[in-house]
Amino acid sequence: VKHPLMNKWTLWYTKPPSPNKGENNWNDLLKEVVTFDSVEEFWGIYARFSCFRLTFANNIAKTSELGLKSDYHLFKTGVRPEWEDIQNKHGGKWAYQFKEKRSVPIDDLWLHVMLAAIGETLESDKDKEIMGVVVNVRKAFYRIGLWTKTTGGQKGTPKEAALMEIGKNFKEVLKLGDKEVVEFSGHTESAHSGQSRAKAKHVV
Ligand code: M7G
Repeated sequence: VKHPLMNKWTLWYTKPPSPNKGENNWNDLLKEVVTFDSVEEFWGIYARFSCFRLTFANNIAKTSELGLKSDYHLFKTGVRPEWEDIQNKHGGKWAYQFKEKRSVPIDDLWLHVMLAAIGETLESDKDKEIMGVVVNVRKAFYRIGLWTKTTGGQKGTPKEAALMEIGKNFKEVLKLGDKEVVEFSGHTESAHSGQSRAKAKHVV
């Protein structure tokens, strides 16, 4: 018996650029790994994350075992994990950078973020904001992000309230305290500034 998920999900992987190759642009590095739509398939795939060695066919390893500049992206199937995707281009992301790389339990956090995404516990049924979740492995930090379809619209609207609620739920899954700040930034700003850390539009 398979327990169906509310949505079908696709895992993507960004491999680190290779030092001696010219073909290191974003599109060459982004690889689709696997698609699933049941709880059982998810755990089957997750078991493969626990292998230290990368498997031959798919680059599946624990986040903590990935090289610098790697990413995992878990997105609703049909949405590419890119700003340019039609479902992302008017959206943005909630994100937090864990700077204590050695002490943060990044594999547990990423598992809980994936479970919250596929279990649809981060937003209410009526809101269809969440596109996917991302973990970035960088020299100075791990970043976990949650991508949304919009940037929340006008201040004081239900749309904005829904986005703030998602941010709060996300912060809870990341087990962050009151002193920590999770920031929301629009993808347009990220794309234009050429870096992902655009000025925060919202904070929780
Ligand atoms: P990042 O991985 O979001 O954060 O962006 P980082 O600055 O902490 O590493 C790194 C770089 O990857 C960007 O400057 C872009 O060159 C490229 N990149 C990242 N994303 C998410 C996209 C995207 O959605 N589309 C394109 N075209 N490039 C991207």
